Amino acid sequence: MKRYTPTLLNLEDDSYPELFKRSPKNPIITAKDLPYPAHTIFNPGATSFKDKTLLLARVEDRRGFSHLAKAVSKDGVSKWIFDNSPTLDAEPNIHPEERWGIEDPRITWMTDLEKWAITYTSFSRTGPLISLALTRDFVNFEKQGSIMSPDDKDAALFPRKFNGKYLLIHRPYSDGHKAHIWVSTSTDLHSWGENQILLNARNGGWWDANKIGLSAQPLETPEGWLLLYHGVKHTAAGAIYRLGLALLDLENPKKVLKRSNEWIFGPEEPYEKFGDVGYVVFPCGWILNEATGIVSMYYGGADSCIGLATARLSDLLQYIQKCPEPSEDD
Ligand code: BMA
Repeated sequence: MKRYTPTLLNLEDDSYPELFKRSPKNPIITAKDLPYPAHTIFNPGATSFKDKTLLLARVEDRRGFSHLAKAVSKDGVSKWIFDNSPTLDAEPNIHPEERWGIEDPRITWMTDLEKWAITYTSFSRTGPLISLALTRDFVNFEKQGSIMSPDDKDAALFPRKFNGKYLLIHRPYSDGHKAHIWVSTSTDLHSWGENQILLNARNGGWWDANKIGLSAQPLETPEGWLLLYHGVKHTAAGAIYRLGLALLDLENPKKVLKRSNEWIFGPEEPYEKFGDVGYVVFPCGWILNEATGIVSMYYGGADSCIGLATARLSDLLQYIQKCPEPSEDD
């Protein structure tokens, strides 16, 4: 067997390079920062809004139910301003599928609608499913209801249509099968079809064997759509959630050009290893600063707090371009 050589090496010391560097202020947000009682805050969607960083984070209360809370900051690191009550809450009376809360939002600016689309997980009687809400201001939300039946989660939209159709990335799951990342199309954001696997969970010992899912919303770059996804490795001690990258064709995002063999980010710090669910890093959003070329990734640490890690887009692209095309045999 050919000796394994890492995709990139640090020139100085032959170690793995760290594409994403953690903020020294991590964890940047904990439940104590909220202006009302909450158990945990984690797994934030992220976007730029009026020249500020806007996060929509999952907040769990002491019933075990989640809602979404907005956090806004000028520098994207500190002085977060929160709403005094849940920004987007479950409304089981109107939307019965939101019975046990709403979780893990991904935010996409829809160019044709001139609205942000928020795809989130609703916790229904039959398990998780995908719901959609639209907003112009992150104050008033137009809930569109469920768009995928259970089990399905980890969804995000592309910001524009391809061949007249919207594209949704999501992660359906049924017992006894692997959890792969799928893509579906729609002309109206409500009826979805042409479902197909986009990225498959690998087999055996891989870090992303058996269960993967989209993490942040797809990021448009001149070289293609950058995809950040999580892989779940089951070990004797439990699951480890780590992150990998893929690159999709710019004009036809159903085509995967590259996929990282290695994880590029994993739980290492105490706030990522210890918490309600240890050994989990779980971003739901990242933001590219066009002026600096820096990508800020906001992630949940151990289902308990929010961390920030940054990378240069040019480093991410250089890395993914060195990665192989995805293989059927993985
Ligand atoms: C996933 C989602 C995430 C969570 C992760 C680890 O299935 O439920 O919200 O962060 O598990 O518990």
